[in-house]
Amino acid sequence: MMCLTLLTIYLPATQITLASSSRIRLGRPKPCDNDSSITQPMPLPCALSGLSKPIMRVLIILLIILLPLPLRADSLLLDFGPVLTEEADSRLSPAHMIEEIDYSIWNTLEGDSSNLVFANGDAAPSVSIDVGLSVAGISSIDFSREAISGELGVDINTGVYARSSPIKDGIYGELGDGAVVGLQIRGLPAGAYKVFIHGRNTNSTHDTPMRFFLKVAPPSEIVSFSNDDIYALVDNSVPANKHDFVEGDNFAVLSAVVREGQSLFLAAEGTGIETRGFFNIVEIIPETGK
Ligand SMILES: [Ca+2]
Ligand SMILES: [Ca+2]
Repeated sequence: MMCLTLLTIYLPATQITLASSSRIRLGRPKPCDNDSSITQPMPLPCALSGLSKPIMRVLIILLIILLPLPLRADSLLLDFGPVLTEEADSRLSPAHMIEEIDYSIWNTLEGDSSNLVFANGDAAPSVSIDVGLSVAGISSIDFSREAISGELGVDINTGVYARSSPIKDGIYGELGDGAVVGLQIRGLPAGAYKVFIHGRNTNSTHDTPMRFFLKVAPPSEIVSFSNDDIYALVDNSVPANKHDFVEGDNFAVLSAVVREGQSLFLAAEGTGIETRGFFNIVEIIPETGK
């Protein structure tokens, strides 16, 4: 995030000082004094009153650039697997590196939960998550079945996957049955969302391409997906990209509009040598955060 502590702009005959860590500090208004012998910085409103229109335009553009991004306190960060993400590793995710959301409190999840918090730590009492599993394929995900939760990280455990990184551990289907992992997030506030997904078997040295599906529908105990639904493919190629996040290589982003009472459904399906679905993290970011 752009984080300047002090910006001083020198203009002819005028010095304007802006403190810009998060907002401009104007201070208490003082009477304007046009005495050019005064060397102290003028109060900002007085300084602006003497500027030409082109300079004002430049200043306005500069101020827009300096304004911070939405805080997105009401994001929902879902960290699957048993490992509690330490604060030092809590920004090792695509939404933090690309969207620069300001908060990074994760929900550590090994299965169903109705005890969730938003990214700023505030309780999210209306929201719950239901994990499900298919018998095989994407045609029917049963939310009464539960996925396996594991630490993983045997083969991919450095860079953005190091230490307690949220993208190293995860949940997944049973070995050999090609199970798809499904998620149902109930009770999200109505609105438009970006959904960032990282799903990979970090115990594997192979390419493990994965297809991630998204659907918005009324709550249900069973959901089906098809290739007519919204989905994104992620290569999860080798050697693994361990140093940054590249959409389509090691993460996916999908969009959703959720209406009151609807559930957000997601699914992960292995499409290569790894036929099981994996979820390491899901980040649900409101399009207009607060
Ligand atoms: Ca469940
Ligand atoms: Ca995780």
